[in-house]
Amino acid sequence: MSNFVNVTHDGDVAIVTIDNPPVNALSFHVREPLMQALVSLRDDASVAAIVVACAGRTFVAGADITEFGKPMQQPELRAIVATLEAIAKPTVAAIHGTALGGGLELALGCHFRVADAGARLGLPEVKLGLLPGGGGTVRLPRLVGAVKALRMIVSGVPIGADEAHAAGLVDAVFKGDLTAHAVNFAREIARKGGPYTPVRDRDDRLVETDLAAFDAEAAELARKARGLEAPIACAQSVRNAITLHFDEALAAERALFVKLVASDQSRAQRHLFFAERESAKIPGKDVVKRRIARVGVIGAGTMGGGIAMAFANGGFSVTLLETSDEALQRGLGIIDKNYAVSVSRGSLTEEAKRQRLAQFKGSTDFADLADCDLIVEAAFEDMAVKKEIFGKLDAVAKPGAILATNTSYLDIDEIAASTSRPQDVLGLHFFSPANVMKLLEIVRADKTAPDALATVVDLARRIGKVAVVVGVCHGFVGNRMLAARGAESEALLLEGATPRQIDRAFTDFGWPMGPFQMGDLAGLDIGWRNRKARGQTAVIADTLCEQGCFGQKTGRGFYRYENGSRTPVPDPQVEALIHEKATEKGIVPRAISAEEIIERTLYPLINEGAKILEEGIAARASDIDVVWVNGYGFPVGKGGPMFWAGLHGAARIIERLEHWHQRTGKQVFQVAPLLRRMAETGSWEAGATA
Ligand code: T1G
Repeated sequence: MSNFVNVTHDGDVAIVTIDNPPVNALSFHVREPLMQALVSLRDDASVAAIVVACAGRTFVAGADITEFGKPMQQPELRAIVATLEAIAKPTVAAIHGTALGGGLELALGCHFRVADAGARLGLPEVKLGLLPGGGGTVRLPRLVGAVKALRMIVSGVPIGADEAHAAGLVDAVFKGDLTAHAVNFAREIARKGGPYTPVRDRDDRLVETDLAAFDAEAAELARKARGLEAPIACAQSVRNAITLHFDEALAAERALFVKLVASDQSRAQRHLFFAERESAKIPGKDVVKRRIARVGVIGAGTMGGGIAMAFANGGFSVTLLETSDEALQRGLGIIDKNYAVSVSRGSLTEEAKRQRLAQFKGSTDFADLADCDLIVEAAFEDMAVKKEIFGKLDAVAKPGAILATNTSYLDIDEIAASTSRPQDVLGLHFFSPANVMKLLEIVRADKTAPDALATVVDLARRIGKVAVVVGVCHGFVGNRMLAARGAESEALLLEGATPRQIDRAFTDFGWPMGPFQMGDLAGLDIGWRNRKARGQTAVIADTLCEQGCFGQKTGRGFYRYENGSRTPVPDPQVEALIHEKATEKGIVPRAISAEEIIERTLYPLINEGAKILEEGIAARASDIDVVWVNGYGFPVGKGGPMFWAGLHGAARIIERLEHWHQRTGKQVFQVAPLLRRMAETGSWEAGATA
């Protein structure tokens, strides 16, 4: 046998163990010996039953994603599953950890599946822009029913062992030695005698399907797909399982898979899968990390409360500090209410809510931060305030405590210099709501110690965040590029584009919403305060703010929100204001195309990303993609701004940037040298050659 697939025997039960660290992906070097083992055991009369198991921390996590886009080497997964399914003697999959994608499809080729109590099972291919290509869309409905299968496959969200057992996906759930349980289960099945019905022949769960109800649910899921092809294909393939014969449905699944795997959307989503893992790989990541048990959070406002929840949700004890008891109680009250909402939605039990709240300790005394291993400052966005706080922290925090600021823009080197321990200072830039948004920009200051950085990068995973390490500059990576994206927004308004037209150009591109709707949602007063602090103006937004029109929270912003509705309605008064300001500036409005809107917003965003790479503020172009997909809703089917620039064509972007630079003279259109090199080489790597 190979060292990726081992066969052992427990009496007349054979155990096939896949051993391909770290996640037992079904790489070619696994598939070949696996097929050989199954054929050999099929034909071995001394073997009464077969258990398929995995070594290491998990059952098979899927096909090997790195093999996509390359010539497929035989045997393919489909052939292995078909061979497994045709074996007359009982076959049992022993699932621990996660059985995902091709891993669950392999298990579906067995007559039976048993799972460890902590196991999770799912078909997440849709997150890679794919659909299950190893028979999952045709076999899963036969075990759990078409609607449950539709929901699992289109969402890509795995389910736990008990839910899988209740749904009919697994036949038993065990605690303890799973392989031993699986062997006993298989031996008992063999003793009772067959025949054993393969999943492909089990139609009982399918015949009960209400096709009209299925189609209604599929149509709703399609509506939410927002331009992504994979969810639509997943639903179609599950529907084929209901309406077509097994082999026809299997062939149709294959055709859909072949189309998707070659698509730009799937290439983009596979790019993001690996990019999110690369971003956590930093120089010195293997240094000894500091121990973090208790986390202090300064400020119980929107950001501070969300950050405190993020750490509590990750299992940490949290000391929440405020300036007054009244502010503290208000903050704790919001946290309690947020957990109560989760309980009402069924995503949290009352017991879990109680446990989470028990992890919080409130205080108004800095001295109570003395036992914290990490302290995150989330106070008012003002340098003087932050310097005062870090000066106090320097006096009370224990040696080796990591001192982090959640600032969105301010210079962290300057904040670090207000302490005697700059090596312990760094930025943890959370995105609001901090307990929900996955992105965490970790800002490496000039003197930040490598072990402090590695500690918080590791911590990010523990609290379910996607970490990107960035350098110090105004706005770091995300907000600096956001400023470039918004630099022309007001000019576009004054020249004739309405807020609705600009927002529509964004949503047609795939953004969840456009900049004006987003501004109304977040509150126009936030940007207004930032602009005043920096001596900047935005004539339309400033005027709206001076009129008290902050967006949804006041019922009026760039749009109207009537009767407490969150639905934006174009506001004639805003359009009159725009017209008035344009006239004052002598601007004659003209028709503006969606293409021009994209050229004057998205292209400067990409150009600024190139400048950020040139300056070393981001280590990789893929890190920038991770920031924008996880922090700002960049459409996953386009892979992030830097990946999309490659798809769209850097030369085309340069040509239009030069056009707008010539027409406006604005620095935001000044083409970055790295963007020019990318157009020549096709790579964002500084050292790439054509
Ligand atoms: N293929 C190749 N490499 C993979 C991989 C995979 N399927 N899954 C993980 N890795 C690498 C990953 O890049 C990282 O590498 C290391 O393993 C640890 O991963 C035909 C078409 C299983 C929940 O989508 O969700 O089957 O950075 O950091 O946090 O129908 O990995 O160490 O060099 O994520 O403990 C479907 C993808 C594939 C599951 C573990 N399966 N994986 O999470 O570790 S398509 C998936 C995950 C398919 C069939 C279809 C997670 C995990 P490195 P990690 P983790």
